[in-house]
Amino acid sequence: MKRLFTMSLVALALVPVACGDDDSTDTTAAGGTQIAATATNFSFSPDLWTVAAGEEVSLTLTNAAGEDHEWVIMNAPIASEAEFTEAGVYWEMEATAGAVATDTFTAPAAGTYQIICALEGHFDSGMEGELVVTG
Ligand SMILES: [Cu+2]
Repeated sequence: MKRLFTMSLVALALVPVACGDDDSTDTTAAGGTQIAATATNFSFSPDLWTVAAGEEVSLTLTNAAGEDHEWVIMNAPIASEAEFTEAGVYWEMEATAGAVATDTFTAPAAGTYQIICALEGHFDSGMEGELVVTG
């Protein structure tokens, strides 16, 4: 929050320099990006999210199921659970059964990233999505 507040001050300070132009980019930077996902047995809804590279992204993960689920950004896609390693994880969060969790990550470099639930058997059962990061 402290960092976002600082950015807001910078944005305000730049307004007179920009002759009062309303720059929507500043508004986005100050407010961050919010995305949401609902996890069930065994899928994400939605299963496609788009964010901007380097943006602070707040994810609200709603677990509508009776068992725990994760939302994991993979550095490189895997074809099956057997290929999963912790080293291949860019960022991850978990929502326990029936819970709503929120956490924040910095969007990686532009590209398309595989989203999975890394709990045993879940990815192989179809818990997969796609995070598109624009440049
Ligand atoms: Cu899961």
